[in-house]
Amino acid sequence: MTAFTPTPDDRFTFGLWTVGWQARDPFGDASRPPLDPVETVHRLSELGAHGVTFHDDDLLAVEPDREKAIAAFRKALDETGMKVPMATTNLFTHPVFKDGAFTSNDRDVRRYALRKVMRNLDLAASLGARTYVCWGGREGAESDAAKDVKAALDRYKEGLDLLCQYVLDKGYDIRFAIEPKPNEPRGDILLPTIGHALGLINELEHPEMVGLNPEVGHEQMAGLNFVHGIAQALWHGKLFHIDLNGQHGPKYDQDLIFGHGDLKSAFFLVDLLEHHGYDGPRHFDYKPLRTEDPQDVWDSAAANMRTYLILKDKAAKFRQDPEVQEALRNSRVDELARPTLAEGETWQDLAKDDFDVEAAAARGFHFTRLNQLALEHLMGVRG
Ligand SMILES: [Mn+2]
Repeated sequence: MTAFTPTPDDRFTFGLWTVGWQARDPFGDASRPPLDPVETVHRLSELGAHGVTFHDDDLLAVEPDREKAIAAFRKALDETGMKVPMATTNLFTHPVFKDGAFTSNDRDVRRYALRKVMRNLDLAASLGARTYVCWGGREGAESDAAKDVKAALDRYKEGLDLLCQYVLDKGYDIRFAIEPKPNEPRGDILLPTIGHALGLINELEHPEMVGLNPEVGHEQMAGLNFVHGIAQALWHGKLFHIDLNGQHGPKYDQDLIFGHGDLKSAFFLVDLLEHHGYDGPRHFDYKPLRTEDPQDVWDSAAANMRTYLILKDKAAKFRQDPEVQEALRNSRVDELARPTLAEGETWQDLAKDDFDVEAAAARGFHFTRLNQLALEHLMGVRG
């Protein structure tokens, strides 16, 4: 029990909008009352979380006066020692954003959206946030006639360039993280995957200030392998932040508890994060099921952290298991780290290889054994 009890050193964080979700969906009303962000900070702190994150509008859940809401939130942070490593802007709820924010066809809306982000950047900086997430939920279209995508990407770039310049001019220690998603709420969303977002970042004025905040469910909605996406984001040095949750394949965005979707993918994700150098917050962006009552909400928050810690333990035991190490060698997993050309070789040296094609073709890779060992660790019958 105690082995899987989180502490702030585990760097678990939650959006205020996660536990605070009142469970309104397209077919039904709220099933839970609003949650005071002050209570959220205290409850998550008691559960062992490191911090909270927020959209500008989340702070106003029960206190409409912005200054009073911020003061109460700051007081709760001071009392608990909870951190705010990340903040973001709600550019999707208000109907003014129905055609998007940075890429709305309406220029006045684009200008308003950027003002809204800048205002919350000031608050984020004052609370010590180092990452500012941009989820372009409404940046998209339902009809290809309705959106000039090339112009929209020009405006996306213009918006991000402007915000980077704002952060530089203000002297804030903040980097931006784009959160890709393929669809929902729009029929098609711009920058639908990790790869699309990486491509845009390379075209920005300050690519070093912009990275990614990939979400488990969003990539899986697109039928993609999240572990591979995260590995590539790490390879580019662009994994600035991560949204952990669960999803069962390509359907609506489920935002399940971490591990409650594709558990095997969650296992390999934790293995990747823990053994390949991600040092940022482990941020949960999930929704407590609509069926749950207010106490279940806190149980669900705890379940995210406990699942992560169990998977971290399982992944460490997987790596330490001598049979796994032997299987990894037999599958030549380590050989991939060896450059294809030796030091000093050129393309001309490849012609000198004495290579038996048929013998190489006959060699098995034994991946079945490796995969079964991983499953057996995950199922708890080894280690
Ligand atoms: Mn989601």
